[in-house]
Amino acid sequence: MKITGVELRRISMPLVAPFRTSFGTERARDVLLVRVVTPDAEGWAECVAMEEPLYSPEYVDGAADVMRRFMVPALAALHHVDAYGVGRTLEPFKGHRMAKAALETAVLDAQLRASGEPFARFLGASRDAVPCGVSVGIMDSIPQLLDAVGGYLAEGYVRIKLKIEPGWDVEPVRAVRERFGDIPLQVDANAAYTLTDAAHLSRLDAFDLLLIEQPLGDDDLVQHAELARRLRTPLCLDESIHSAAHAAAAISLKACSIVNIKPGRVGGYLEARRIHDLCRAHGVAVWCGGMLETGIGRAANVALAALPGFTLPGDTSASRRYYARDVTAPFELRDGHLAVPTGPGIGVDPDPAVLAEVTTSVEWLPA
Ligand code: OSB
Ligand code: MG
Repeated sequence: MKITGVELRRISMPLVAPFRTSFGTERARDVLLVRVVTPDAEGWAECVAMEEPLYSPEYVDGAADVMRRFMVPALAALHHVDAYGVGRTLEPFKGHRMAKAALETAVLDAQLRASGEPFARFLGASRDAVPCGVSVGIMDSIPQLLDAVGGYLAEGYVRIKLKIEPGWDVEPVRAVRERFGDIPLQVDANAAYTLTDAAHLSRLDAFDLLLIEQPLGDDDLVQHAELARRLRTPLCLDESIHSAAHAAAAISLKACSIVNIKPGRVGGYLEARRIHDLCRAHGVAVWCGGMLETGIGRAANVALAALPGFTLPGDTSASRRYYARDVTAPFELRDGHLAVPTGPGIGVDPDPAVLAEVTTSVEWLPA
């Protein structure tokens, strides 16, 4: 495959409700969609970089800039490109894994659409539907939180994740346990604590949580290992795992016993699969995280979540949990599950009319 050109399209997607985490409140997503055009097929991908560098160092304008300035020209110069070649070609550029992931995914989608193979089959999926959890933001009050959790349980979500931060941790967890009993429940701190909070965090041990996700900083693998020794609750890493090498280091250090895999965070679905394979070989459970994706990103995540090592429900919620109108046909929860797309490539297409309405800018980068 030779690349004809790459389209960078920005869309504005209002969330159905604000989503508050320890690092900020998201009201609408400013999403960068990538469309790679080749003579054989086109491929789509969603870049998960957020508007501001608060979750990770990447941000959406920076991702568009590094693609436009360095990455797309490097790929466009190749006479032949496939998904594996994208990683090799972009390897000299340090970091920017979300940007790399989007380009690799769009090339992989084009390649699989050309050969007629679904993403899930290419990755090695073993299921045709995946159980879904939901990530519940920090709220203004406990009653508001209980209403939100009750609504999601009524919709059929099989696991609840509560966002926590200092001042919003033990009490909301206790309230949810008291109201809803023995539901599968976990928490995510997005790096809001330090090791000096270990005694406080150990109060969460009383609630039989599935896991505590990323309590400490991105760089704090050694401190996470120390914290893991002090907690009964299993420790899961998100922000700290940028690659299979980081996952290997975390496992060796016993810094976590569970990994949240987000393909954007680790540079793409090929690296995500390597992390899955590594964790599975070490008996470390993985689950598929989310970045509030539209249907474009969700389709590929659901395919990944169908791999055999994804033994915990993911943050792969239905379209309506995020958006009143998705850019693809909506993903809908059936009996707590989302169906894995079966069409070629990511198996979904953006609706041109919806896309036109939400688009804020389009840039064509010819090869
Ligand atoms: O830490 O998992 C996270 C959303 C944006 C950035 C980071 C995170 C999240 C979520 C939401 O928890 C997951 C989702 O439903 O997409
Ligand atoms: Mg997280």
